[in-house]
Amino acid sequence: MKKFEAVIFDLDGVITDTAEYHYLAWKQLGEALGIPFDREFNETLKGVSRTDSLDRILELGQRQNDFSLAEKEALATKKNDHYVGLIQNVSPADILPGIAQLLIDLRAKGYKIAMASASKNAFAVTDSLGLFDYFDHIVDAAKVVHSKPDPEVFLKAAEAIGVAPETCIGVEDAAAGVTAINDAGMYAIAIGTDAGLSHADMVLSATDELTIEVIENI
Ligand code: B16
Ligand code: MG
Repeated sequence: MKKFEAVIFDLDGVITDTAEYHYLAWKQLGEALGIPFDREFNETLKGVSRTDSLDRILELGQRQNDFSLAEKEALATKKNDHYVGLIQNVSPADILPGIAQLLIDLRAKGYKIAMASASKNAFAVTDSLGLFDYFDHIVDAAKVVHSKPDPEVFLKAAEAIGVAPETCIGVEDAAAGVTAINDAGMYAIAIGTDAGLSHADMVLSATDELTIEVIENI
């Protein structure tokens, strides 16, 4: 009998590198607000919802009290418009190394596959990548109340595909996402070299290291 029944993937930074486009769009907004930041600070935005990301940037610049709710919504929309423009050319060529083969292998071995993304653009990006049919279910930001690091998005994905959390592997590139997987009671695989990922059960430096053999040998 298989130890795990399902693999639940994060989208940005795991399936495709839209994390870079989020960074570019937030960076431009931050600079326009007089709040420049680097890649190290950007790590704290990964996996975090749009509104929470904006709050973190405003706090960094100590401008958290300078904007009304409506103004903050306008700023978040401005960032999203820029981001949506950047992802217009996303295609199957943007699937991160090894991920397409892994999805094929997981299917062939009978694993269920789901997605747990903090992005409201998750459906559009998955469609542009040509990967829609591989997922038994996608939970995006529109369907959750509490964003990562809360486990809700991963728990909803497990529920939707009819498996117990402890039979799931979660795959993430963000510290907040690894915390969400841990608190969901799932096995956490982190992808990346950031020191903030060490609370995962397994850390791999890049997606091409995540193979069906790795999963079957846990
Ligand atoms: P949107 P994931 C997350 O997606 C990103 O990592 C995070 O940087 C972004 O702010 C968040 O989605 C919200 O995205 O603005 O498109 O709704 O990594 O959970 O797939
Ligand atoms: Mg991510």
